[in-house]
Amino acid sequence: MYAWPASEVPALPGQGRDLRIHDTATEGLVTLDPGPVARIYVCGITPYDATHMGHAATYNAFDLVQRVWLDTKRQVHYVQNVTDVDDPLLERAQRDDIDWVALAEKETALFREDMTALRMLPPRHYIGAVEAIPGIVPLVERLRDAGAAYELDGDIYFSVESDPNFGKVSNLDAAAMRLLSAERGGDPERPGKKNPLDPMLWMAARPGEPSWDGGSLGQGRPGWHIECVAIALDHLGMTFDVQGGGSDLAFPHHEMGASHAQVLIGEFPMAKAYVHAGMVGLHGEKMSKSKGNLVFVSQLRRDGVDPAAIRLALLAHHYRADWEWTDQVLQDAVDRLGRWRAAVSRPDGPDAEALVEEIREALANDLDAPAALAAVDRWVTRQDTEGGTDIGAPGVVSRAVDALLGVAL
Ligand code: 5CA
Ligand code: ZN
Repeated sequence: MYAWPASEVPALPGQGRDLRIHDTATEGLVTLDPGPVARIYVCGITPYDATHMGHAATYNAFDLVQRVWLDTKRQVHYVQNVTDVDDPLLERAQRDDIDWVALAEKETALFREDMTALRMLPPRHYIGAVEAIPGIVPLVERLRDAGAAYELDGDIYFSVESDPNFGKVSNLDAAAMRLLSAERGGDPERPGKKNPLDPMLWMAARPGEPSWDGGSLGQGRPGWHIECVAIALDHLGMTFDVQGGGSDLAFPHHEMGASHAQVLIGEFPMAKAYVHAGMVGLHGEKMSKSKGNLVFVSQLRRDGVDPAAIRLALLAHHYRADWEWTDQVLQDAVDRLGRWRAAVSRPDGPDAEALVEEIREALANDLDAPAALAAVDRWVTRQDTEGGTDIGAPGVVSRAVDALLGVAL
C-alpha cells in the first residue's frame, strides 16, 4: 500500500556519526556498521483505533535511527507493515458493527496523516498483512515441510522446539514467556499443543470471519509473527540492521519472528539489533487500545496543538524509558518550541558548529534525544544572555533540528 509523503531532510555541514544502539538480544550496546544502504524493519500498527502517544513515541525512536543514518550519507531501506487483519481488529469491527476493511482503511489513513504531521519519514515499503498473504503461504508450507510446524484441528502451529536459538531475543525465563504469551495474542492454554508457547502460523477459516485461499494450508488467515517475517525477508532479506518496535514486542513477536527465520534460513539473528522503545503510560498504566486510556495524536491536532510541540514532547524522553504522558509534558514542549522558534528567528547568535556536533553525538549514543534537546537549550540560553554575531548560526540550528530531530522551527 502507499505510505505518506516525506518531509525534506536538510543536508548538514560536517560528518555524521555511526549509531551505537541498545540490542535486546545481546543486552548491550552495539555499533551498527550498515553498508551504503541501511536496512530497518519497524513493526507497524494494527489499525483498529487512532494513533496514540505510545505509538508516536515508538515511531519517533525509529525515525531518529533513520535520520542518524541519513546524516552519514547512507540511504535507508525502511520497511513497515500494517497488521490489517488480526483478532483485535475483527473484534473491534464487530463491536462497532462496521466492516473490518473499512475500519482498517480509516485508521490507516489517520495514521498516515498523523505521521505526516509529526514529520516522521515514511517507509520505502509499506505493506499490509492482507497483501502479504501470497508470500506468507509458501513460508508456512516450508516450515511445515521442514518439520517445524504441525496441525491442530485445521490450524497450523510453529514448534518453538525446532529452533535451537529460541529465547535468545528476549532472554526471558519460561514462566515469564508463558505469562506474556497469554497476554500478547498467544494461546498457551489450548489443549493439544506440543509446547504451550507455540504460536499460530495459519488459522483455519472461522465462520463469519474473513479468510483466504492458503493452497495446501487450506482456507484461512495468517498468524501475526509470520506476517512480519514474510514482509521483512521479502523486502530486506536476512540479517538486516534493525528490527524495531515497542518493548511489548520483544516477546513473543520478535522472538517468534527470529525463530521462524532461523528454521527458514538457518541463521540467527534475523536483525543485527533488536531495538525496543519503552512504554508510554497514562494515569499509571500502559497506554493501550485495549485498556482505552489513550491520548490521540489526532485529538491533540484537532485541539490546535502544533505537531512540532507533540514531537518535542516525545523527544524529551529517552526512547528506552517508560514514561507518563501528562499535560505538563505537553506544556513544557509548547514552551520549548516557543523559545526555540524565537531564537532561530533572530538575525544572529553564537556559532552553532559545536551544537551540531553535540546533537550528532547525543543521537549516535543510543538515541539520547533528551541530551540533544538540552544542547539546543544551552545554545538558546547563550544567545539570550551573551548574544552572538554569527549571522549564519540561527539557520544552522534550524536545519540541524529539522534534519536530526524532525522538528521544523
Ligand atoms: N501490528 C503490531 C506489530 S506487527 C502491533 O503491535 N501493533 S500496535 O498497533 O499494537 O502497536 C504499534 C507499535 O506501537 C508497536 O511497536 C508497539 O510496541 C507500540 N506501542 C503500543 N503501545 C505503546 C505504548 N503505550 N508505548 C509505546 N509504544 C507502544
Ligand atoms: Zn511486527
